[in-house]
Amino acid sequence: MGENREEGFICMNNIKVEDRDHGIRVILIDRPKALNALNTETLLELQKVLKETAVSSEIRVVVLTGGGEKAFIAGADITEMMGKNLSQGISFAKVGQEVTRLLESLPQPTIAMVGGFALGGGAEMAIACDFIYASDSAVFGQPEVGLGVIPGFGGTARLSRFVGLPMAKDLIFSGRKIKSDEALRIGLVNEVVKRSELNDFVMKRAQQIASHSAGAVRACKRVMNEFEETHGIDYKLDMEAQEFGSLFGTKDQKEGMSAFMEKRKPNFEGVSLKESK
Ligand code: DAK
Repeated sequence: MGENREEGFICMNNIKVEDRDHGIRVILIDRPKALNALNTETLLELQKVLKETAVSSEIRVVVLTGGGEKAFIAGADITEMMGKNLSQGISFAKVGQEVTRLLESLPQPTIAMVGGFALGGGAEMAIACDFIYASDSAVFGQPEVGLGVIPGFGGTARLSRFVGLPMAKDLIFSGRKIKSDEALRIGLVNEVVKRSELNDFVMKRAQQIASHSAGAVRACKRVMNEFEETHGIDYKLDMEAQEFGSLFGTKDQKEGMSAFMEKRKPNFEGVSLKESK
């Protein structure tokens, strides 16, 4: 796994990582000739970077995107997958699942910036992020049944969270590709903008998130993700109250509320490593 590091940049064989102002980390899958398809090496590089990201208190928002004009990620690498036997197929799915799990459970908010094809394992990477902003040229789909497999990187588990169970079944059973206007209508993406405006749009939204108390944003994510699991309303209300209570008395809470009263911008302290789980 080749790797170059400079201040604010990590360059691996298949991914590039850039730490921008305001604590925004951009992770770019950079195999444009293969439409950023995910082979094992790319997945292992992502795994490494996501593990590092998870323990950083400096990084406030993560943006996942694909290199080149045509694709976010066109899926798992079919060329590599073709030759796999049963046990190799299972280990490939495991590393892919681990990467989507790492992405989903990052303490920082994650945005999938989708400028083109997000198919199969690519769509699954996008739905492991907190939400998706797409360009008007984006195309989504879970074409796996047409290749004789099922979504292997968590798609059967996660797609319904975005679009509801009947629509998730519709997309997965049919394998059809949908354009960004339909993706917006069914709730798969949060917003669609012109291709040329996507980067600026996403960075502005990321900055908006990054300007808030990192501890409070992380707590929101923790609570909201936990609620997606199969807990009843009493459990949810109890956990919400506990998280709410634990933020009371923090410097950021005092600062945020004082700033509001004093009609000024808050100056948040950030999150300590202890909080950044
Ligand atoms: N893998 C490998 N190479 C890919 C690729 C992929 N998924 N998608 C595109 N490429 C490569 C093409 O082969 C081509 O390479 P060259 O021929 O130039 O060497 C290059 O990228 C450009 O692609 P095209 O020439 O096809 O470009 P077009 O504009 O004509 O078409 C396309 C774009 C995105 C519509 C088309 O490339 C396409 O249909 N690609 C495949 C999309 C797809 O089916 N994705 C889903 C992959 S399956 C599991 C584990 C994992 C998974 C499932 C199960 N278990 C173990 C249970 C995951 C499955 C998937 O993700």
